[in-house]
Amino acid sequence: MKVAFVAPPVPAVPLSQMQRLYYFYLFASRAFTVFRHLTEQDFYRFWMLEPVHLGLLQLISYLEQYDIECSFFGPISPEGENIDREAVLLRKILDRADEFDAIGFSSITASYKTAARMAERIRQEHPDIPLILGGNHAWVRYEEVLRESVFDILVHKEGEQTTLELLWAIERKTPLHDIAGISFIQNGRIVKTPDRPRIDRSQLPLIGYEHIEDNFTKKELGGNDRLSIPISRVTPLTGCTNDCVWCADFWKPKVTGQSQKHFREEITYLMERRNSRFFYLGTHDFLHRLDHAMQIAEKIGSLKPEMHWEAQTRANPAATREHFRKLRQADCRCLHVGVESANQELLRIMGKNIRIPEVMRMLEYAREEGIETHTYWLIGSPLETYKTARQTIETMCNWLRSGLSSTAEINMLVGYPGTRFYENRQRYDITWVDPDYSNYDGRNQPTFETTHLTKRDFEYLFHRAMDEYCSVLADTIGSKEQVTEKLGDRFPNFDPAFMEAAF
Ligand code: B12
Ligand code: SF4
Repeated sequence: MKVAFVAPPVPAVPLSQMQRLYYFYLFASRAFTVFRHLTEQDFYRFWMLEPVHLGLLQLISYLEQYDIECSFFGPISPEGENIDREAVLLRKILDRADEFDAIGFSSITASYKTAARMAERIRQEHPDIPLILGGNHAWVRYEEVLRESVFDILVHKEGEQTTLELLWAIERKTPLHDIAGISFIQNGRIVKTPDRPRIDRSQLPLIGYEHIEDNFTKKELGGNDRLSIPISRVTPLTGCTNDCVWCADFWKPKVTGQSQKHFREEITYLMERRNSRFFYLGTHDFLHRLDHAMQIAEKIGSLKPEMHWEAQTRANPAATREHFRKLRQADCRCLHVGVESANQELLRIMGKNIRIPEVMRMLEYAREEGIETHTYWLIGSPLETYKTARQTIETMCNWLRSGLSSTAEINMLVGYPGTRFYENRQRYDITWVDPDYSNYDGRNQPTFETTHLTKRDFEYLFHRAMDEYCSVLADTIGSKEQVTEKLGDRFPNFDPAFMEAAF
């Protein structure tokens, strides 16, 4: 059996001048701190990050254990060139479609429309090929997706075991009802089978990175045989025991992880075969269990001196200076911490479960031990008002000025379908939501309004936040001209398609 797996591109986002400046400073502040060891060549290679789709590549390596032949189709913008990624990708799939027994698409909310459009074209030209959709959007909106798109079967939540059983059923032409974790239409009625319990991710094979180049020409690879991944996202731990009302992640509520052996193999592979020079531990809560975090740090630290790393974590009041010292010794360069709002009451309403003084103390310890801190902030927290948004902007700027937060990011909250925030509009005072899912990409435009803040208010506040952010950075790291000169040839292409992957 042979299957194509497609990662449709997220639509390109038109940026305002203010957003461009904001990304310029965000990038530069990171280039001068955590990325300071990266060379001109590493920066040039950022465009190569775009097709790396961890979920699909993981799914592929799992299925191949059972002799299912897989081919990966991903988007690429060769050397940062602005091309119609959707059209190029679609052409490639159509050219090879006859070879496949099924075609599977992965989509998040922002790429759903693209996936549906591409699938429709495939259905027109190859009506007999089963079309499958997986990824976040498919399962939270399964009824809508099954009714309005040409997808035949949706895979809910974790895909490994479900997809294997589904492909076997397609091959053997057996009924689908007994397969947990899917939905489909039968005799005009939507059938949804029971969810599947979470699998033990420590037992999964290594991610199928070797499939990235399956459908790229040498020209698309910039003349190389394989793509480099200068900054790699790895997940020795995943999941979060917390439950913020707007969080769209489903790798919860338990923190689970890769086996440490696999983790080591993966980072070694990425360093040796993909020129990885920096690792971003995409953990939801790295410091959830301090002993475990220290073990991971030790493992990754033993790979010195060639590599450096950072991790995402929730604030943990139990972390001591000693823990941060150990992290620093293991060459951890930075910790990413979601603060979201400077207003304690809003943090309570969103269920963030952190206390600002505790976050500040943790950041102080980390800074004192020589670890950079990267904080995340939101405009549009549930029940945000003009006043609370101003409070958040001011606090972010103060923390940046004082160095408590070495670098920071501010985003407009997107209420994703399926989250408690999006689904309980009255409770969160939401008066309008954007019907166009393509805008749900996290930084384009406001996707909801409330009685307190209209779309224009959100736009104003967000641009104001970026403006103030840029002023602080102009004072702390220099004017645009000075920074450009300091960056020299280490100047990346700011196309959002791969900018996101780099941060
Ligand atoms: C790593 C990551 C990234 C990385 C790498 C992306 C990648 N595709 O590998 C980067 C930094 C590039 C990234 C970027 C963005 N991301 Co992101 N990202 C994540 C993160 C943290 C982990 C994804 C992951 O690897 N999960 C582990 C794998 C195993 O899971 P998976 O991808 O879902 O795949 C499994 C199943 O869903 C299923 N499956 C998936 N696809 C398919 C397809 C088929 C056919 C089948 C059968 C099964 C199947 O099987 C897989 C294996 O079990 C998630 C949050 C999360 N924890 O899931 C957010 C998340 C997916 N990202 C999100 C967003 C919004 C974005 C951006 C738009 C952000 C932005 N502001 O620009 C961009 C879009 C980039 C893009 N082109 O897709 C949102 C999506 C929300 C939504 N409902 O739409 C999430 C949920 C985060 C959040 N809570 O908001 N992201
Ligand atoms: S702390 Fe982060 S990962 Fe955990 S529920 Fe909140 S937003 Fe999601």
